[in-house]
Amino acid sequence: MVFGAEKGLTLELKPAGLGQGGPEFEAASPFRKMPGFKDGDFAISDSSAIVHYLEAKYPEPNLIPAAPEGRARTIWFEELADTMMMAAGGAIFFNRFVGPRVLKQECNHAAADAAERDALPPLFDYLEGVIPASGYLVEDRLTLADIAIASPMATLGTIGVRIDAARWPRLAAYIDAIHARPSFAAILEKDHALVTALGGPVTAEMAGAE
Ligand SMILES: N[C@@H](CCC(=O)N[C@@H](CS)C(=O)NCC(=O)O)C(=O)O
Repeated sequence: MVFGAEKGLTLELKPAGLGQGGPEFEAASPFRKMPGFKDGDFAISDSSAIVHYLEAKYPEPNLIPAAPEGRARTIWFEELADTMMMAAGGAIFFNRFVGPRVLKQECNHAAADAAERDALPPLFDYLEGVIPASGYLVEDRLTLADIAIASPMATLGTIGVRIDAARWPRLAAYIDAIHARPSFAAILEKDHALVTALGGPVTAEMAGAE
Protein backbone atom coordinates (compact mmCIF):
# COMPACT_ATOMS: atom_id res chain seq x y z
CA MET A 1 0.00 0.00 0.00
CA VAL A 2 2.91 2.38 0.76
CA PHE A 3 4.58 1.55 -2.55
CA GLY A 4 1.32 2.34 -4.40
CA ALA A 5 0.81 5.57 -2.47
CA GLU A 6 4.37 6.70 -3.28
CA LYS A 7 3.59 6.03 -6.96
CA GLY A 8 0.51 8.24 -6.66
CA LEU A 9 -1.82 5.27 -7.17
CA THR A 10 -5.05 4.70 -5.29
CA LEU A 11 -5.17 1.03 -4.33
CA GLU A 12 -8.25 -0.42 -2.69
CA LEU A 13 -7.54 -2.55 0.38
CA LYS A 14 -9.92 -5.40 1.14
CA PRO A 15 -9.67 -7.71 4.18
CA ALA A 16 -8.45 -11.23 3.34
CA GLY A 17 -7.40 -12.74 6.67
CA LEU A 18 -9.16 -15.58 8.49
CA GLY A 19 -11.03 -16.77 5.41
CA GLN A 20 -12.43 -13.34 4.51
CA GLY A 21 -10.76 -13.22 1.11
CA GLY A 22 -13.15 -15.44 -0.82
CA PRO A 23 -12.66 -16.82 -4.36
CA GLU A 24 -11.22 -13.55 -5.73
CA PHE A 25 -8.44 -13.60 -3.12
CA GLU A 26 -7.78 -17.32 -3.58
CA ALA A 27 -7.48 -16.87 -7.35
CA ALA A 28 -4.73 -14.31 -6.70
CA SER A 29 -3.07 -16.16 -3.84
CA PRO A 30 -3.18 -19.96 -4.23
CA PHE A 31 -1.78 -20.58 -0.73
CA ARG A 32 -3.97 -17.83 0.82
CA LYS A 33 -0.96 -15.75 1.84
CA MET A 34 -1.51 -12.01 2.11
CA PRO A 35 -1.22 -9.84 0.18
CA GLY A 36 -3.07 -10.89 -2.93
CA PHE A 37 -3.53 -8.36 -5.73
CA LYS A 38 -5.88 -7.85 -8.69
CA ASP A 39 -5.74 -5.36 -11.55
CA GLY A 40 -8.41 -6.02 -14.16
CA ASP A 41 -8.03 -9.64 -15.25
CA PHE A 42 -4.52 -9.96 -13.82
CA ALA A 43 -4.09 -11.45 -10.37
CA ILE A 44 -0.92 -12.25 -8.40
CA SER A 45 0.27 -12.61 -4.82
CA ASP A 46 3.44 -11.87 -2.85
CA SER A 47 4.45 -8.30 -2.05
CA SER A 48 7.66 -8.61 -4.13
CA ALA A 49 5.75 -9.73 -7.24
CA ILE A 50 3.13 -7.02 -6.72
CA VAL A 51 5.58 -4.14 -6.40
CA HIS A 52 7.54 -5.33 -9.46
CA TYR A 53 4.27 -5.39 -11.42
CA LEU A 54 3.42 -1.85 -10.29
CA GLU A 55 6.93 -0.61 -11.08
CA ALA A 56 6.79 -2.06 -14.61
CA LYS A 57 3.30 -0.70 -15.25
CA TYR A 58 3.87 2.71 -13.63
CA PRO A 59 7.58 3.49 -14.06
CA GLU A 60 7.38 6.99 -12.56
CA PRO A 61 8.33 7.93 -9.95
CA ASN A 62 11.00 5.25 -10.09
CA LEU A 63 11.20 3.24 -6.87
CA ILE A 64 13.32 0.27 -8.06
CA PRO A 65 16.59 1.65 -9.47
CA ALA A 66 17.70 0.72 -12.98
CA ALA A 67 21.47 0.90 -12.37
CA PRO A 68 22.88 -2.57 -11.56
CA GLU A 69 24.35 -1.59 -8.17
CA GLY A 70 21.30 0.36 -7.06
CA ARG A 71 18.92 -2.35 -8.17
CA ALA A 72 20.93 -5.11 -6.48
CA ARG A 73 21.16 -3.18 -3.21
CA THR A 74 17.45 -2.39 -3.32
CA ILE A 75 16.61 -6.09 -3.74
CA TRP A 76 19.11 -6.94 -0.96
CA PHE A 77 17.26 -4.71 1.52
CA GLU A 78 13.87 -5.93 0.32
CA GLU A 79 14.97 -9.54 0.83
CA LEU A 80 16.44 -8.73 4.24
CA ALA A 81 13.10 -7.26 5.28
CA ASP A 82 11.10 -10.12 3.76
CA THR A 83 13.20 -12.88 5.31
CA MET A 84 15.22 -12.14 8.48
CA MET A 85 13.26 -9.09 9.67
CA MET A 86 9.89 -10.70 8.96
CA ALA A 87 10.92 -13.93 10.72
CA ALA A 88 11.90 -12.00 13.86
CA GLY A 89 9.06 -9.49 13.64
CA GLY A 90 6.50 -12.16 12.80
CA ALA A 91 7.37 -14.18 15.92
CA ILE A 92 6.75 -11.07 18.02
CA PHE A 93 3.63 -9.83 16.24
CA PHE A 94 2.03 -13.28 16.06
CA ASN A 95 2.64 -14.22 19.67
CA ARG A 96 1.82 -10.86 21.23
CA PHE A 97 -1.11 -9.88 19.03
CA VAL A 98 -2.46 -12.13 16.25
CA GLY A 99 -2.45 -15.32 18.38
CA PRO A 100 -3.96 -13.97 21.59
CA ARG A 101 -6.19 -11.19 20.24
CA VAL A 102 -7.33 -12.42 16.83
CA LEU A 103 -7.09 -16.24 16.92
CA LYS A 104 -7.70 -16.45 20.70
CA GLN A 105 -4.75 -18.80 21.13
CA GLU A 106 -2.16 -19.08 23.88
CA CYS A 107 0.83 -16.73 23.42
CA ASN A 108 4.32 -18.13 23.13
CA HIS A 109 5.93 -15.39 25.20
CA ALA A 110 9.32 -17.09 25.14
CA ALA A 111 9.41 -17.10 21.33
CA ALA A 112 8.38 -13.43 21.14
CA ASP A 113 10.84 -12.36 23.82
CA ALA A 114 13.68 -14.36 22.23
CA ALA A 115 13.03 -12.77 18.83
CA GLU A 116 13.10 -9.28 20.35
CA ARG A 117 16.17 -10.00 22.47
CA ASP A 118 18.26 -12.13 20.08
CA ALA A 119 17.07 -11.81 16.48
CA LEU A 120 16.31 -8.11 16.03
CA PRO A 121 19.48 -6.53 17.54
CA PRO A 122 21.96 -7.96 14.97
CA LEU A 123 19.72 -6.64 12.20
CA PHE A 124 19.53 -3.24 13.90
CA ASP A 125 23.34 -3.23 14.37
CA TYR A 126 23.81 -3.87 10.65
CA LEU A 127 21.28 -1.23 9.56
CA GLU A 128 22.71 1.35 11.98
CA GLY A 129 26.01 1.06 10.10
CA VAL A 130 24.68 1.35 6.53
CA ILE A 131 22.25 4.30 6.61
CA PRO A 132 23.74 7.11 4.50
CA ALA A 133 23.71 10.76 5.58
CA SER A 134 20.96 11.39 2.98
CA GLY A 135 18.54 9.32 5.07
CA TYR A 136 17.82 6.90 2.20
CA LEU A 137 19.37 3.44 1.84
CA VAL A 138 19.95 3.47 -1.93
CA GLU A 139 20.78 6.25 -4.42
CA ASP A 140 20.11 8.97 -1.79
CA ARG A 141 16.39 9.00 -2.63
CA LEU A 142 13.33 7.01 -1.60
CA THR A 143 13.31 3.51 -3.08
CA LEU A 144 11.66 0.17 -2.37
CA ALA A 145 14.59 -0.49 0.00
CA ASP A 146 13.35 2.15 2.47
CA ILE A 147 9.71 1.07 2.16
CA ALA A 148 10.64 -2.58 2.73
CA ILE A 149 12.88 -1.99 5.76
CA ALA A 150 10.43 0.45 7.39
CA SER A 151 7.41 -1.85 6.87
CA PRO A 152 8.07 -4.53 9.52
CA MET A 153 8.97 -1.75 11.97
CA ALA A 154 5.62 -0.08 11.22
CA THR A 155 3.78 -3.29 12.08
CA LEU A 156 5.85 -3.80 15.25
CA GLY A 157 5.29 -0.17 16.23
CA THR A 158 1.54 -0.81 16.46
CA ILE A 159 2.23 -3.19 19.37
CA GLY A 160 4.78 -0.92 21.03
CA VAL A 161 8.01 -2.54 19.79
CA ARG A 162 10.33 0.33 18.92
CA ILE A 163 13.98 0.85 18.12
CA ASP A 164 15.92 1.97 21.20
CA ALA A 165 17.24 5.39 20.11
CA ALA A 166 19.97 5.29 22.77
CA ARG A 167 21.43 2.11 21.26
CA TRP A 168 20.61 2.69 17.55
CA PRO A 169 20.23 6.49 17.17
CA ARG A 170 20.73 6.63 13.41
CA LEU A 171 18.33 3.78 12.70
CA ALA A 172 15.66 5.13 15.05
CA ALA A 173 15.77 8.57 13.39
CA TYR A 174 15.78 7.00 9.92
CA ILE A 175 12.72 4.83 10.63
CA ASP A 176 10.86 7.75 12.23
CA ALA A 177 11.51 9.89 9.15
CA ILE A 178 10.29 7.20 6.73
CA HIS A 179 7.21 6.55 8.88
CA ALA A 180 6.44 10.29 8.91
CA ARG A 181 5.92 10.28 5.13
CA PRO A 182 2.20 10.67 4.30
CA SER A 183 2.26 7.24 2.58
CA PHE A 184 3.19 5.50 5.86
CA ALA A 185 1.50 7.87 8.30
CA ALA A 186 -2.00 7.27 6.92
CA ILE A 187 -1.62 3.48 7.15
CA LEU A 188 0.04 3.59 10.57
CA GLU A 189 -2.83 5.57 12.01
CA LYS A 190 -5.41 3.04 10.76
CA ASP A 191 -3.34 0.02 11.84
CA HIS A 192 -2.75 1.45 15.30
CA ALA A 193 -6.48 2.10 15.75
CA LEU A 194 -7.28 -1.48 14.65
CA VAL A 195 -4.73 -3.03 17.04
CA THR A 196 -6.03 -0.87 19.90
CA ALA A 197 -9.66 -1.74 19.11
CA LEU A 198 -8.78 -5.44 19.33
CA GLY A 199 -7.18 -5.01 22.76
CA GLY A 200 -3.56 -4.20 21.93
CA PRO A 201 -0.55 -6.45 22.56
CA VAL A 202 -0.34 -9.17 25.20
CA THR A 203 3.06 -9.41 26.88
CA ALA A 204 4.51 -11.86 29.40
CA GLU A 205 4.24 -9.24 32.16
CA MET A 206 0.53 -8.73 31.44
CA ALA A 207 -0.12 -12.46 31.55
CA GLY A 208 1.71 -12.67 34.88
CA ALA A 209 4.32 -15.03 33.40
CA GLU A 210 8.10 -14.87 33.83
N1 LIG B 1 6.94 -13.06 1.39
C1 LIG B 1 5.50 -12.95 1.32
C2 LIG B 1 4.92 -13.26 2.70
C3 LIG B 1 3.48 -13.69 2.63
C4 LIG B 1 2.96 -14.05 4.03
O1 LIG B 1 3.53 -14.93 4.70
N2 LIG B 1 1.87 -13.39 4.47
C5 LIG B 1 1.37 -13.60 5.82
C6 LIG B 1 0.97 -12.27 6.42
S1 LIG B 1 2.38 -11.23 6.61
C7 LIG B 1 0.09 -14.44 5.77
O2 LIG B 1 -0.66 -14.37 4.85
N3 LIG B 1 -0.14 -15.19 6.85
C8 LIG B 1 -1.38 -15.90 7.03
C9 LIG B 1 -1.26 -17.35 6.67
O3 LIG B 1 -0.15 -17.84 6.42
O4 LIG B 1 -2.31 -18.01 6.67
C10 LIG B 1 5.12 -11.54 0.89
O5 LIG B 1 5.92 -10.61 1.09
O6 LIG B 1 4.04 -11.36 0.34
